[in-house]
Amino acid sequence: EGITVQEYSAIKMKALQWSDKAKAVIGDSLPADADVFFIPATLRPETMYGQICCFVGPTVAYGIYKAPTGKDGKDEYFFCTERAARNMAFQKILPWGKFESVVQLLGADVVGTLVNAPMSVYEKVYILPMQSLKPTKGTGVVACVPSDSPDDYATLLELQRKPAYYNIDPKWLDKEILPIIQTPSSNLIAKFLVEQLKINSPKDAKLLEQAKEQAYKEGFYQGTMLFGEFKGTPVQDAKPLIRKQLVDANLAFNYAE
Ligand code: A2H
Repeated sequence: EGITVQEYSAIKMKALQWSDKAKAVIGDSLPADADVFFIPATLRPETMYGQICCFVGPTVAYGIYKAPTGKDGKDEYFFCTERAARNMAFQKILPWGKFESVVQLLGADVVGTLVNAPMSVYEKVYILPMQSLKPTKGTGVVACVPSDSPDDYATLLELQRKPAYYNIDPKWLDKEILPIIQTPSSNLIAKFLVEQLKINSPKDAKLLEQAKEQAYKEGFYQGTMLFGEFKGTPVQDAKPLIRKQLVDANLAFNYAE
């Protein structure tokens, strides 16, 4: 990891309807009217228009952590790994030094939970499993943007191929992928690269690394927004503006590691 600091945006995706398993595990450990947010860490806030689901690692351990009280006086909680909670407790995101979870869950428990997706064309999206998700990066939660992330696109294809194996309802994925950014290669750079490099599975780690690099470079340095308020603006200019909009609207916060 070295000593470089990654500046992530953590997106606040509010839980709207828990999966049955999550309901059973949570029981009465949360106040009935608590707002719980899944908080994917992203380096690409300008792509959030294209979220179509949200990923957790099915075998990864998570907790729900009490956050400072929201502006409207309501209790807020964050769903993330303990590692992320510990970091947040020393970045003035969680109460100082406090990272004891209210309840512990496995990623598999929350698959099928319906959450709000800030800024997305799809207002409500489902929590789905991503086997390649790393428990030691970010918050352990990933916003799925299959138009611009080759990892997200490859995982989505895999889930669509074998819904029964992954224990998911195909309807949870039944959403069209919309172009968000125009790059020299494509307006759906992730799909383009997965096809060009013949990536067959989310396990093709080496090829996915290559695709990720190219998608990031093209998107950031040569991309133009195709969607939203900053349509027509270069990604480099739109990115900080969209990040600020999300933070100002209390739909995201900055998180570093
Ligand atoms: B990015 P870096 Cl559209 N495991 O957000 C696996 N991947 C994770 C993760 C984890 N625990 N936590 C975050 N990530 C992903 C959007 C996106 C991202 C797009 C395109 C590329 C891209 C939507 N997913 O990332 O190793 C998150 O996905 C490629 C750079 O810290 C996060 O940003 O550089 C990115 O990896 C952080 O990866």
